[in-house]
Amino acid sequence: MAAHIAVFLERISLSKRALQTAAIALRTAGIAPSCLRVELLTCNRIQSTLVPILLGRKPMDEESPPRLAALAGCKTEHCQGTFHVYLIKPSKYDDDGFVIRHWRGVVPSNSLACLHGLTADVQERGLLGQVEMRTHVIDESVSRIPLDEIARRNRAAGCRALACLVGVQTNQFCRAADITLSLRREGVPVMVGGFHVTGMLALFPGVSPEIRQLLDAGVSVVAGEVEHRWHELLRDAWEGKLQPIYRLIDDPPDLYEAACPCGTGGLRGCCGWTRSQ
Ligand code: B12
Repeated sequence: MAAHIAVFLERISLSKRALQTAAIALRTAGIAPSCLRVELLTCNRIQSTLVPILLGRKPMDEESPPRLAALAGCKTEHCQGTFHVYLIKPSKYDDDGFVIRHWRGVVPSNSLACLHGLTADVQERGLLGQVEMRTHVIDESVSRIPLDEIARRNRAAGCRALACLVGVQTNQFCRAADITLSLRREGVPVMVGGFHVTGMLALFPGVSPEIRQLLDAGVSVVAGEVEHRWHELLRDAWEGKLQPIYRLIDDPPDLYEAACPCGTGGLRGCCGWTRSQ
């Protein structure tokens, strides 16, 4: 049920008005706030607009403190010590400068599945200690990237967000750079990896201008494969100690030891990706 509501909400725009309409529809269908998932309840606009209507009350002022989560039976009222890891596969621009986005995915990204599996492994083995990790997997070719949500979660007390631009190829680099720079303007820690960064740092001496631009904005770039080092990079990010460049090209992992890629089937058709856990 919660997953279906999440899909439903994801498909509507999160404007206040759209949420009010959605809330009325859900209430008519007899849906209780406890059917909402935790990450929905920690979204301010859902707390202030949708939950009160489900409870038969007036929507609250948008700036109201996030206390409706508890009211709705959710124990995680504030995310204390929570590390939100966003794994984002960027799309690319078309010739007119629009982001290419499809209604349904056709081929799920290997890189995204791989980083998802590695992150789940770090989480399951508790390699970051008591930190509560939440992983959000987004393929921009079928989903919108929730930039505001990422920034908000990074600012929330006891929380930190990390945006990882995954499997970035040269044709996707411009888009990845734009996403990255807009997140950096909000102070979100960002890592970029994939073939472009790896290839440029492996083949050429020094740092090329487009990668230099990211480094100057405080982005961390990762060259090479990370199966054996992912927990260290995540720990650096959680502790606010990310290095500008991770050169792992000469230190390849033993893949026999690596966690398996992890997929869900996604929410948009059989192959699309959009997942939070
Ligand atoms: C399989 C493959 C495909 C498959 C992808 C299937 C899938 N389901 O994902 C298909 C056939 C669809 C495909 C399509 C294309 N591909 Co292709 N593809 C490959 C290939 C052979 C392997 C990629 C792969 O799956 N690797 C496995 C994953 C797990 O590894 P990875 O991405 O390197 O990620 C690891 C590290 O890089 C790192 N990492 C990656 N991202 C991040 C992010 C962070 C933050 C961190 C910390 C680490 C990290 O961690 C991962 C684990 O160690 C590579 C060549 C190669 N050997 O790399 C070409 C390659 C990536 N493809 C390439 C190209 C050009 C394309 C196309 C543009 C071709 C076209 N003209 O349509 C399209 C683009 C599709 C798209 N929208 O993404 C080029 C990219 C060149 C470039 N300069 O960027 C490559 C390098 C081939 C080449 N030598 O020309 N491709």
